[in-house]
Amino acid sequence: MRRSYWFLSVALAPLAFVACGDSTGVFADASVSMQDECDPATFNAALGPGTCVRQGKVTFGQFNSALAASKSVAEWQFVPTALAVRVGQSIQAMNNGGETHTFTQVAQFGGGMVPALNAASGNPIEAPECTALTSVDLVAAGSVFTTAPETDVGTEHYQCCIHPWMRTTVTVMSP
Ligand SMILES: [Cu+2]
Repeated sequence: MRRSYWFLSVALAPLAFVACGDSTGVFADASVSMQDECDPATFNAALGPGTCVRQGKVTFGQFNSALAASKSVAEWQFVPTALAVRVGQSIQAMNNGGETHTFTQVAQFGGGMVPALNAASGNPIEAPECTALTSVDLVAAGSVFTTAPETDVGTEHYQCCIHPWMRTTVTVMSP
């Protein structure tokens, strides 16, 4: 009776549901891995100390070359890029990379908050949701960002507001 129990819990105790979001069992959240392969020596030299805090294999020069060639850098990605969840379920976005990312819901995919990366990735118009971000929306390396529980059936879009090609499309189903 997992399904009906889940539904009742969502209907009757939404706050408890949120509190149980990271426990195991019927309330398990969906998860997305935010990934990059920044090389700390070259990224920190170019962008400042602390920009990259894990040992990745892509130098700053290689990052820019890949971005210029293909408008994205493959190692900077959300995994998976498509995901199905149910109403009431949250998504936990874990930053497994070395740079800061965001997991931001947008009405339509667009650019982020870094004009140079927007231009290089072919996303010249910043998504308005990225404009509205504050520091609490930044997800540092090693941190987890948990979305609000999904409320409506349909298709939703999440992107990184720093590297705007990092995207996941979420299909929200009825509970
Ligand atoms: Cu990012």
